[in-house]
Amino acid sequence: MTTPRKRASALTGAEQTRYRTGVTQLIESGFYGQLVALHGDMSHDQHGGMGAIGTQRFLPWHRDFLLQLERELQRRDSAASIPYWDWTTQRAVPHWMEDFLPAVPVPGRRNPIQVRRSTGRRGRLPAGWEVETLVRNSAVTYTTFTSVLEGFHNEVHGWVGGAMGSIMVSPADPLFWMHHAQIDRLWSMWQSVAGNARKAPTLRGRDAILDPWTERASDMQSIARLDYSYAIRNRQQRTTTCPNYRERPAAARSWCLEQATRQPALR
Ligand SMILES: [Cu+2]
Repeated sequence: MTTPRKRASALTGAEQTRYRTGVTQLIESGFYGQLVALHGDMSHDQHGGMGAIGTQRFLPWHRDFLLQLERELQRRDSAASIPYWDWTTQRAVPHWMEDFLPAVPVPGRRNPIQVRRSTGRRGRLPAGWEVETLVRNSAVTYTTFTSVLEGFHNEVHGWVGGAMGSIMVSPADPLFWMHHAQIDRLWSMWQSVAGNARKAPTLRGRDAILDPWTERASDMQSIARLDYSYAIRNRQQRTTTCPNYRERPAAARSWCLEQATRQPALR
């Protein structure tokens, strides 16, 4: 099991540095810029704004996208993982990310993308109650769930502004991955609610293949099978944040509990 993805506000100084250093190294190697270019390639049909297929592909495609970055970070530092920015409780850019505004060379563009932000001028940070209402809901279909979640996601992109406000360049901002880890975590929480486990994107044939990779959308269904997890905030929340907690075998449940007790208290 790889290092759990941790809450941005709960990282130690060393963990903050680990993420920033890892990203900086991948910007320098060129790997990071390739991911930015790939996200800007609309032929991948990975956003709801592109239509019905894009709506279905949004969550699994971005789950795969995050794994591309995270596995490369882990190849260099096995303890690395992408932190998640829970903007329902942390209503500002995490302070340790404020001055992390790199210039990112991207293939096919003459100049590097200089990351900037203009927080709070557009969009909004959705409230905790709205997100909770959605994530605990077992009455909605996958299509409704993902449409609402992508809408929340768009608001946060707009709220951060700058690079994050433009689909062509948004992953240049290292905050992109932390925002998308939050979106991915909310999906995994919704999946763990009784009755939701089998709800999945409705995609057929080539639409189900998450190009430019070879995985299928169904390969992205379970984070446990993908061998990663989200650190649990506290004991009370273990049943909702440890994926499929109730359905897990006893050994896995005790692992969940162990993670829950190991997490530091949050501010
Ligand atoms: Cu996004």
